[in-house]
Amino acid sequence: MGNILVTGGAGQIGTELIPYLRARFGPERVVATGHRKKPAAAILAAGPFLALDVRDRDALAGAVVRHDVETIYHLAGVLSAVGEANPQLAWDVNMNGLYNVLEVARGHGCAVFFPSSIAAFGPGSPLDDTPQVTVQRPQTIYGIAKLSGELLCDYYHHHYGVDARGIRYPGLISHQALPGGGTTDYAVDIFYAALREKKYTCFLHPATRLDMMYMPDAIRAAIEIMEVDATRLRHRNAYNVTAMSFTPAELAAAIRRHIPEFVVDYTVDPLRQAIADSWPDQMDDSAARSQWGWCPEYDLERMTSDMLQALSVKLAIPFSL
Ligand code: AKB
Repeated sequence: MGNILVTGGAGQIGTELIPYLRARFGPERVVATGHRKKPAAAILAAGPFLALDVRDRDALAGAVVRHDVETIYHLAGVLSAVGEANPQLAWDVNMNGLYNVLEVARGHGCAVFFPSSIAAFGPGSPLDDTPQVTVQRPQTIYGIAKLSGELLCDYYHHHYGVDARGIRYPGLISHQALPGGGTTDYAVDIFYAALREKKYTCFLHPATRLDMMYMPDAIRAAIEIMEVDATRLRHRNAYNVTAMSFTPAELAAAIRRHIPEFVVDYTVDPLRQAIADSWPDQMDDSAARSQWGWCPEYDLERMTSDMLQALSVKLAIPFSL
């Protein structure tokens, strides 16, 4: 049996996916990689780590051969807000990185997991119950790279037989690593502020509804789609998956049920507001549910209490549910 390589090992998803994969398949079988930032100390201590820039195809190919890799979880990428500040960098990392991963996968027979996003939709897409197959005209460089990535993964599947599978993630909420430059980051920042300062200034309008998911569900979705029998997949890149949908005002209210004195005010950032306004309120994930059994476990209430509990331990701030 071959091994697994994860790019973006220091990122929000990688920080939780790598320990999960190592617990399941054995620490030596999961190679963590990272470029600008090193992964968490626990990840470095528990199994193999390589410093790797996904734009360096030779280095990636060398790692795949040396570590006998059969599956690549390709998580490295620049998020939406940082991407708008530096579109050239976002295109280079997000597109050329994926192209290199697919080329290496083609040459060495690897399967590929590709995390697309709600950002692959845009103006013209129905934002409520966004269908699996619909108009996709994203206007951020991040969204354009995600949509192009979906198409490129399908191209490599159809033309070269690369087993590339993907999901469209909503905004992801987690307590282990910070997201680092997205439009949905407020939904993580707000928890730190609620516990530390009991107040938060949100950069999105209180009524901005967005599709969201808690990290344990996101990790499970990635593993489940990679393990399902390929004959069940009619779409491949990429499946809508969803878990909950809320506005900043609704999230603040959910936190206030545990921390009554918590207050939120709003200073809207026009760039991130425009991006959020072009993204789905909630996707229709019926294709994922019927074809490979997707089913989320965390709704707004359950996620909120779990986040507050886990973060209070991490930050050493007394809190009880
Ligand atoms: C971002 O906000 O850029 C990401 C995403 C929704 O893909 N979290």
